[in-house]
Amino acid sequence: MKYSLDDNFFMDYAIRLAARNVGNTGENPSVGCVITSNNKIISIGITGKNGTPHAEHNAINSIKNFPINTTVYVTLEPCSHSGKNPPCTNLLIKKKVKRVVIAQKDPNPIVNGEGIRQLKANGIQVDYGMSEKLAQENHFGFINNVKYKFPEINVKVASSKNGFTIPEEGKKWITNYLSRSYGHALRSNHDAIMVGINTVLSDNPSLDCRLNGLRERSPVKLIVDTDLKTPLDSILVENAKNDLIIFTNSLDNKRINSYEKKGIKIIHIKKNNKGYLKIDEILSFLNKMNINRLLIEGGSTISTSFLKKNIVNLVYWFSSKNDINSGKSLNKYDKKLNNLRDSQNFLLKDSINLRDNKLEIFSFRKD
Ligand code: AOF
Ligand code: ZN
Repeated sequence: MKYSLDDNFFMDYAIRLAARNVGNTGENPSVGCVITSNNKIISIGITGKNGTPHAEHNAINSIKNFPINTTVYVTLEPCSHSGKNPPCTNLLIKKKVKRVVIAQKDPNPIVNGEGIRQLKANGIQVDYGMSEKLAQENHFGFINNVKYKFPEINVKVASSKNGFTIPEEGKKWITNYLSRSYGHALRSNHDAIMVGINTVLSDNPSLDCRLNGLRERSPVKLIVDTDLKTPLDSILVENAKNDLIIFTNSLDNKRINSYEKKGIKIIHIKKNNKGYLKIDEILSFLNKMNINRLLIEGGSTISTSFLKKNIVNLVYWFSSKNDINSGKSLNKYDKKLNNLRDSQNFLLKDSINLRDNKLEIFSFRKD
């Protein structure tokens, strides 16, 4: 199938729409939908918060008089089953849509081509596979969960020019305001954020998104804390609103109880032979919780363990223009983390100037 320039324009728009709700659609992927009539956009839709309604419902239900001759551009194959939401195929068929253009087939075994089949069986022209790679970026966490039973994992690193991750004495931050704001935007488009106990003890972070208008998009917070040392007076514990989970190997019931009383979930995880919590167990827990996208914000031990398993999709590396000559350095800490530019596994996907800071986005080679 050859797609027209108009097709490209409308699908590109649907993909941009989908990007808006990534990290906020629960177990569902964030899907974008654009409806046109005579090559003019008449409605748009995105999968709603926590996955309801589906993008197609959002777009169709806001049209008062549904015209004939409509084309629907949708980033994921419309669903054909009744789950938490009614099947989108039924609605498209009922509205006598003329053509549906789909970027990516839904790998969910209960859909997986059945949506396309039903649309075609009802005389609707279906074209699929358009801009699939681009669309997949928004669906990636969902697809990973369906196919491999663990979420999309992205890592954020902030370092000095020469790879130090702890600010100079007397300073609170390594990177500038723009970098930190970008970091907050990353928090808003991930379902969950993870840090290790050392980061909790040294930084006392809050891990929420503090950009105006996006605060309610803050991710679920996760601490990897083998011996349950998270201080009860840490910001994370004091601010917890049923949105904090601690993974631990501790069986200290009295201590466990004092977190649970505050609505914090304590999940027991086995240790591996190095004495660290087993990542696979944590990941299958996150899969069951329907976390599609996980952001790891450090420290180096946690980030390195995930990188070593070759399961990290993107690394967002913020660096300042200055060298720091003390503290913990990534190049001393772990070769793999510091050598992403030369790594066989990662490609430099993007480099963005943030005033005197630089953000480099590395992507895991999928070929
Ligand atoms: C669509 N449009 O916007 C999304 C879809 O439990 P339910 O009913 O919400 O169904 C969940 C499944 O629907 C999900 O696993 C995926 O296969 C599909 N997501 N489908 O037609 C949408 N988000
Ligand atoms: Zn649907």
